[in-house]
Amino acid sequence: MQRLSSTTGLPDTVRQPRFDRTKLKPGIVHIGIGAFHRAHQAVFTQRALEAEFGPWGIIAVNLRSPEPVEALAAQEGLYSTTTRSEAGDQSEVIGATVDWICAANDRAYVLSALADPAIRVVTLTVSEKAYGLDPVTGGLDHAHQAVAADLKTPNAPVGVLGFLVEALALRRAAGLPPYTVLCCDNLPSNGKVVRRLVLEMAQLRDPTLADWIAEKGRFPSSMVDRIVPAATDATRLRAGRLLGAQDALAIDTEPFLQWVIEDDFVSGHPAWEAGGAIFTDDVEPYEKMKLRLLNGTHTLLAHLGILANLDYIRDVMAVPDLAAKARLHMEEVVSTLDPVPGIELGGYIDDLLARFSNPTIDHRNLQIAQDTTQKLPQRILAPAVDVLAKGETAVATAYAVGVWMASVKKRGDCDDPRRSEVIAAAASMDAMDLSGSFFSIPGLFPPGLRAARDWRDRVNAAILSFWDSGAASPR
Ligand code: CS2
Repeated sequence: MQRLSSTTGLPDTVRQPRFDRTKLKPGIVHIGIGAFHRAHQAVFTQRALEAEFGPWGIIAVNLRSPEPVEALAAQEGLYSTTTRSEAGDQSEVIGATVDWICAANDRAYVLSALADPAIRVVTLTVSEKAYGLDPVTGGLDHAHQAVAADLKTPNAPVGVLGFLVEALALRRAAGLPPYTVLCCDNLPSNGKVVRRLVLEMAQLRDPTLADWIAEKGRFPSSMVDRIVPAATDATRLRAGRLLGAQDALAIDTEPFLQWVIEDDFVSGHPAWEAGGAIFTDDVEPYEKMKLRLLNGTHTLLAHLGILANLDYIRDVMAVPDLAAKARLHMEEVVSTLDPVPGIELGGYIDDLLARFSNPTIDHRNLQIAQDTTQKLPQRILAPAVDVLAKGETAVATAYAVGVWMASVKKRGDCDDPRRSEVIAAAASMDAMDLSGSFFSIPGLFPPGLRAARDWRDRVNAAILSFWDSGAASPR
């Protein structure tokens, strides 16, 4: 089978870019070419270009792995998404990407792209752990590998912050305005967080650079949502059948798609609203809702699935007792949310349960369980603190935390930047206080929760509920 390219004769059933790709000029640099970006920002940009054509092509940058970059090169920047539901599969070729660079192989090219006057927006999906965010101070973690490297040799960046700051310095020196930095990772107030980290890093190399960025730069927050499992051979085989061509970058995704963006840009943005994006002054209520209801429940379901030896989220949702836990979790956490414009939270919860149950989406529990230490604070611990602050009993959040600990204990392993500490905590569980070793991991739990004896007893009870009496670890 031939490789997908601009000369592939595609079947009529495949939706194709409805704009002239040969005329598309770059205006965006996107960092982090994972599955999520390919099914989210790139799709919104395709819709924007279809509605209002302009110089908003995407230069796709991957910081480390060259694989997606090589695949984009082999396919002239084209790839497909397969939107899957019980109604059937819809394939679409996405053509918003105009160039591709692996930063680890070509740092100079990435910097010159970022410093190009044509680039007005830099979007980011690099995952929570890539930023070097210190969970205790909310500032820069100087011990983070990429942060430490970029503080030492700022002109030869390796991490996302290092690239952003070095390229901003180049733009300032060239008399250019900064680009808008649009964070699309699942962090609360993600724009504010990235602004603070960029300013801290800039301050350490040149306070006048930090002042310039603080005055002229823009870091809108955004809430992004679409369930996009990591691609597998099955994904690529399916895409091959639908396209009649081989697509090494194919991804499956659900029909749902949402992007809420703070309307605060240095020099414009594509007409993303054409794809349904909402521009607003205040993204925080949307972010909080999504992180706590969708992502928090996802983390719970993933670890419940691991404990029940189930592969996918949809398998967990197919077990009525486990699906009921998801609803209970959301029903408790919803009390910590502010009203969200245009969204009725009861309906939002019902929709989430339906999305999690989509039988055509193979979303691995192990994928969502990755990096749980980076996810717990905003997804589960923050709502726990809020429920306790109201003088109520935070039952569901304690349960979710206990489920995570039991799941790590059962696997004896995890894929997490704090892996060694987490595994050591699981290995040294003390029967008198099963969660105690986890609560001793520095900076992971807020002091208020560490001190909440009743809440911690509930965490212990949750862990214990997965044990058969006398066994050394969960069943
Ligand atoms: C998931 C998210 O992997 C995870 O932690 O909870 O990737 C989730 O699928 C997306 O945020 C949905 O928008």
